[in-house]
Amino acid sequence: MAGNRTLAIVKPDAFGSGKAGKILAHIEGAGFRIIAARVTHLSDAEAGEFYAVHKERPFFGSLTKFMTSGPCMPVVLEKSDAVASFRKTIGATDPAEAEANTIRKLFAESKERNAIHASDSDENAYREARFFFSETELIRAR
Ligand code: 3AN
Repeated sequence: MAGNRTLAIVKPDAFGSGKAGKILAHIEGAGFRIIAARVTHLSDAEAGEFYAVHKERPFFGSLTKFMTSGPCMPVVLEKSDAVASFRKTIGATDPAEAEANTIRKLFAESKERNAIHASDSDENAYREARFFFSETELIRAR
């Protein structure tokens, strides 16, 4: 059964250019409930750990540099079938290919500076939520 939570990050490009409020409004308008949120500034080590799955990709260095370039905003979102539903809400990785009215189409600058991260599976949603929030915070988040 599909889970009802996913982890999103308003990335440094969007947070730094004052788009966090509009993006969160869009997320709520799409029927998601924000159940945990924080503003943080990732270290090199944290960004490397978060994106460890992309370690061998040619864009890894550039991606971690971007993700550590300024504050970002991780949020845990709740809705039925949250992971798949939120992937639809954000659109394709490259905003040029994203459907109309998706977060990336509306707010992203480029394939790398693409405004928002979203978990791609229930397993990663839990792992990524625990990366930013304690087990207690996630249990109490209702
Ligand atoms: P998504 O965020 O849509 O799940 P992934 O998981 O393939 O995409 O990539 C993770 C992040 O790496 C993307 N959000 C984007 O910032 C960056 N990225 C992916 N592909 C490229 C690329 N070809 N060039 C530069 N950055 C990329």
